[in-house]
Amino acid sequence: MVEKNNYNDLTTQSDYDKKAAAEKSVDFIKNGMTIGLGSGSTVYWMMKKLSQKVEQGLQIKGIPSSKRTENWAKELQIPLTDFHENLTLDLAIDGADEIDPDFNLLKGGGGSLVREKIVNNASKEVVIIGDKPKLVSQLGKIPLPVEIVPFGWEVTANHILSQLDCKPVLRRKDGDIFISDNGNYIVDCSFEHIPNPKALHDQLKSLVGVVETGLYVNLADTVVISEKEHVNVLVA
Ligand code: ABF
Repeated sequence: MVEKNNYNDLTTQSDYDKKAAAEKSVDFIKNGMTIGLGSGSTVYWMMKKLSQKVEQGLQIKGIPSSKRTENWAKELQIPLTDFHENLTLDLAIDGADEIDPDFNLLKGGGGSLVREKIVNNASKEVVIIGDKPKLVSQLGKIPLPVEIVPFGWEVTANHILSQLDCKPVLRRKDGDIFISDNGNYIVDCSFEHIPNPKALHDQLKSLVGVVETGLYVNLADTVVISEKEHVNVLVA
């Protein structure tokens, strides 16, 4: 996933489609709700629309799933809360890198997979937003992000290589090792095909040093997808 620098840019059809799906998802937000705010460029457009509704009087509170999302929420004047005040959220809206026909997700291209999973998992309802290319027949074309503890990361990566037959690549940003919001490293693992996301997730999680994987099984209730700005709401 190529990260955008300017999230306000609308240059490609994909940008317009992400914006259309994101704006539609705001219909799911009702007065008084606590909302999980996902991460990524599609979520940015959802937050822009949500901020207009807040300005018009909609009362909600959000829990951000990344430091970048938290900064956007502050800029857009979306009120925030935290898990200290709310153990359960009403709704989470998030993006994804890949979505399979059973609504299993591959996430974490932006590096926020742990917080996103905590936020989504704490939510009564999860809506995933994106453009049509996110819908795939099977997960795995995009390398799977796996967050690992920095201490002994070479050992953890070697276990992933020897036990799961994938060469993990340590994620870097601008030449430096990428550090997640939780202070961990991310390795991107190319599997090409992930026929059984739950089994692969369980195998990875059983390795010492693995914090979380970007595979999300049984989390999404609804997927909002746009193609040429025509929006489809798909229900599990
Ligand atoms: C996050 O945003 C990630 O899990 C996923 O990697 C990404 C999707 O990005 P975008 O909306 O920019 O396509 O939800």
